[in-house]
This record gives sequence, C-alpha cells and structure tokens, in this order.
Amino acid sequence: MSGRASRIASLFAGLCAASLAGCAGPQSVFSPASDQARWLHGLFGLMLWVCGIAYLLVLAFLAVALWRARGALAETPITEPHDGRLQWGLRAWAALIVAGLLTLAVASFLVDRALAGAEPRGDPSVRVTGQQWWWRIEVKDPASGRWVESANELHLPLNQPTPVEVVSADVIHSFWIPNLSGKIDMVPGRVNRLTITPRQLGWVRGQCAEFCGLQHAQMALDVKVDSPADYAAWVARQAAPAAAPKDPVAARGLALVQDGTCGQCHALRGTAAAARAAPDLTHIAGRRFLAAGAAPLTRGSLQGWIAQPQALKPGAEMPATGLSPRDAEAVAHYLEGLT
Ligand code: HEC
Ligand SMILES: [Cu+2]
Repeated sequence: MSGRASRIASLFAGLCAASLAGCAGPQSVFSPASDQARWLHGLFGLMLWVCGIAYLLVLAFLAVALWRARGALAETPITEPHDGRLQWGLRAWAALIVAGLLTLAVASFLVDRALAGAEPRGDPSVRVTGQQWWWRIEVKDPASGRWVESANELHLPLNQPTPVEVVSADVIHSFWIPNLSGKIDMVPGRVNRLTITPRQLGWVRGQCAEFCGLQHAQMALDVKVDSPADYAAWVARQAAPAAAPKDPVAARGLALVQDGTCGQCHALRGTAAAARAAPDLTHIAGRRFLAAGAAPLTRGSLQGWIAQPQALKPGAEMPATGLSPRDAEAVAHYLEGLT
C-alpha cells in the first residue's frame, strides 16, 4: 500500500513539475526572485498539495465505493447507521478535512503576517504612478534626498527591502511584477504600499493587471534588479540633466523639441521642456523599451513613434506630432543621445 501511495505521490509530483516547467521566465509567479514572491509561491505550492491530495482521496473512495457496489446498487440500503467502521471512517474523514483547512488557514495567515511584517518602517524610496498607459517612476536619490523622475523602467537594489508606494493618476491600475510581488491595486486618491526584497539579479517584467482602457495590454513595466552599486549608479544617472546635443543635427532636434509641442507634455530636465503629463524623456535612450513595452527602443522605433505614435499604440495619449520626416529624424537623433 505504501509503495502504491508513494508511486501515486511521485506521479503527482511529476505531473506538477511537468506542467510548471514551461511556466518559468521573466514574468512568472513560478520563478520567485524576492522574499515576498517566495512566500506566496510556497503558499501556492502548499495549497496545491493539500487540495490535490484531498481531491485524489475523494476520487479514490468514490472509485472503491462504485467498484464494491457494482450491480447491487438497487438492493443495498444507502446508509448502515449501526456500522461502527463506517462511523469511525466518517469521523476520520471529518478530522482530515478540518486538519487540511486548518493547515491552509494557518499557512495563509503566516504568509500574510510575513508580508505585513515586511511593511516599511521608514519613508518609501520608490513611488510608481499608473497612468493611461504608462508608469511614472519616482525614486529618492539618497545623495540629495530629492525625488528623481523617470518612466517605464524600474530598478531595485538586490537584498534590500524596498518600500514602494503605488498610486494612480487616472483610473484603477494594478501594479504586478509576478517574479517579485503579488498584485496591488493603484487606486486614484489612495496610496497603497508594498515592500519588495529582491534576491536575484537581472531583468523581470511587470504588467498592469487591471483593465484600464484601450492600451491596457501594452502597459508593461521593465524591471531590473541591480547590485547596490549599480543601483546607486542608475539613480545618479536618472538624477543628472539631459545630455547636451553632440552634433548639429541633434542640436536641431533639441530646438524642435523645445519650440514644438513636446514640452507641453514631456519633461527633459536641463531644457525648456518641463511638463509632467507624459513620460519624462531626460534619459529616454537609457531604457530598453519604448512606450511601456510597445516596442524595443531602437532608432527606428523612436523615429516611427515620433512620426506616428497612434500607429504603434492606437489610442495612446500622444497625438500625432505633425513633424516632417526630416524633423522627426532630427528629434529621434537627439533623443537617441539621451542615455
Ligand atoms: C499631448 C501630450 C503629448 C505631446 C504634445 C507629446 N507627447 Fe510624447 N507622449 C505622450 C504620452 C501620454 C506618452 C505615453 C504614451 C504611452 O506609452 O501610452 C508619450 C510617450 C512618448 C515617448 C515614449 C516614452 C517612453 O518612456 O517610452 C517619446 C519618446 C515621446 N513621447 C516623444 C515625444 C516627442 C519628441 C514629442 C514632440 C515632438 C512628443 N512626444 C509630444 C504625450 C505627448
Ligand atoms: Cu491596465
């Protein structure tokens, strides 16, 4: 019997492993890369086992009952109240159910406590604002104590509990980086908080997890877990003003950006463009993706976006700029230098 039980258990484990093996990756709850994601992943695993075993037990008893009663269902009475073995069996079954549910309740309580215990004591050092359909990123520069703005790409320091504040500027969004944390809603007029303690270097992908309008699907957040030194360097880079144009074409691009409409929505720190309605472009070329994951950031995608943002992301809050191809080229060339 125990041999058979262990064979069933290993078959079950094999099935789980096979079905989860294809689920690893940069946007997956099955590759936890932070303390918080590991706790949640552990809780999920426990729930899967407890519920899976209960399910198999029910099916096994049902199969045995059907087998024993084959052909005789009509004649035998449905209950045998004086059968002592049946009564003990029922008591054992009830105890098993209570034990299973209690295990799950205690485990989820403990995980909840652990997540709450990781709540920041101090002030948050990262603030993320959901906007239709991009992410405003603000980080506190430890050097100056000032908040530094960026967009669509978030860096976090390895092994450091980072308190993150999430808010929304328009509708309800949901902040979700599966490898690093559970979901948390971004609600207009409300500040929600979570803490992330990353344990693995590298890139992972976040995604808005609450339908928020036309381009909800193209609202991805590129996330990088850095070593503390790389993180400090990234913050310092974001804090610096925009690089000066390196050649006459880039200089013409800067002039077009300053004289054109760009500055009514975007900020490029160090230039005349200082609006906050759209992603901060001060270090746009330092990012991997354009427009919250809509395309890889290349010279081609930048120029295409500037000429026709609606072609790449229909419904996006950036209207056609009306720039001539030559002007769009100069602007793209200038932006390309803003690392
Ligand atoms: C009416 C406001 C508005 C104007 C004017 C505007 N933009 Fe935008 N821009 C946006 C918004 C909103 C987004 C974010 C769109 C999205 O990702 O859904 C955006 C995104 C961008 C991005 C991608 C940012 C990123 O983080 O990937 C670039 C580059 C950009 N705009 C360049 C420009 C340039 C250059 C001009 C001027 C020629 C300009 N924009 C004019 C609103 C505007
Ligand atoms: Cu959304």
